Amino acid sequence: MKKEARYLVPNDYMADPAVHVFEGKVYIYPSHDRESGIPENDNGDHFDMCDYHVFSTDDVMHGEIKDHGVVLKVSDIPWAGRQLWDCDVVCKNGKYYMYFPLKDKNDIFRIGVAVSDCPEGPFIPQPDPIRGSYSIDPAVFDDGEGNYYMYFGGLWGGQLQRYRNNKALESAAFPADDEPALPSRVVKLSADMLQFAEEPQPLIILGEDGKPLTADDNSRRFFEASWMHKYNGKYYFSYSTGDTHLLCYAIGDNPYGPFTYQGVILMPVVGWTTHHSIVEYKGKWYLFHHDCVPSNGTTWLRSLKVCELEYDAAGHIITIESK
Ligand code: FUB
Repeated sequence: MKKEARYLVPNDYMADPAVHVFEGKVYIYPSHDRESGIPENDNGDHFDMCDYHVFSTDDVMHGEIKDHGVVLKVSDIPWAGRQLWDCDVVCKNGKYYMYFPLKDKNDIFRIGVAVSDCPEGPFIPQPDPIRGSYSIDPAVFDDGEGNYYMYFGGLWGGQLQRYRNNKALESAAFPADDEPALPSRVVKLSADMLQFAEEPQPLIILGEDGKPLTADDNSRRFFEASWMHKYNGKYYFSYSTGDTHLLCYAIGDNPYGPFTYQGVILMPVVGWTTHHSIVEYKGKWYLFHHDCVPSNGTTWLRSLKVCELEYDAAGHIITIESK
C-alpha cells in the first residue's frame, strides 16, 4: 500500500528514529548523520556520527517538530572512541535513560547509558559502558509491568558476527548457509536501568515450518535495527534484513519469543540502510523510518520520515511502499 509520508527534519540529516510517547507528546531520538569524508566500506566507517538531537511534536503528520538541540555528544563520553549509532530512550520512575552504541577506544562497539530528568535531555553519560554489552542498535521495551527489555545486535559493521554465547570470538564467524541465522539478542535490564540483569539471550525467528530461519534466507533473517511493540496482546518484533533492504516482523507470545516470521512492513527505500520504530499516538499507528531521497541517494546522509501504519483484521501489518 502506498502511504502519504512526511519528512520530519528537512534541514538536517537524521536517521534511525527511536520514537516514544512521553508526557503526552511524541519524542524522536534519531542518529545525526553528517558528511565526515570517510570513504564507504562494509564496516560502516562512513556512518561517523558524533552527537544526538531530540525532537518532539504533538501532531505527527502536520505539527511543528521542535528541535531540543544537542543532548549528548561523543566528547562527553569518557570511554568513547567513535561512531554514535542508533540510540533509544525509556522512562522509569520519572528518569529517562538513553541507551547508545559507540565504539570504545579499541574500536569495539559497546552499549552505553546516559540519564536525564526529562525526555528532552540533556543526557549525562555513565563513566563506563554496560558490562557485557556488545554490538549495536539497542531498542528498549517497557512491558508496563515494571520490566524493561533491551533488544540489540547488528551484522557486518555492527560486529554481531564476532560473538557467540555472549563471548568474543578470536575472529568473526558467520554460520553456514543452512545453519540458523545469527540472532538478535534480548536481555532484561537491572532495576537501576544501568546494567543487564541477566545474560543476553538469542531471539529466535521461526519460519512457517517451525524451524529457525537460516543464514541464507537473506530476505527474512535478522540483520539489524531491532524494535519491539505490543498490539492486541501479542509481541511484534521488527527488524531490518540489511542487504535485502526490507523491514520485516515476527510475532511472539512473550518478550523473549520465539517469534514467528509474518511478513514485510516496508519495501526497500532509497539508500542502503533501513531502520524504524512503530508507535501508537492519539489512536493511530505510525511507522517512523528514514531514506536518502533528499541527499540524492547518499547512503550515509539520511532523512527522517513518518507515515501511518495499519493492521488488517487478523493483526497483520499491511505492507507499506513509501511514497
Ligand atoms: O546509523 C548507523 C547504522 O545504520 C544503524 O545502527 C543501523 O541500524 C543502520 O541504520
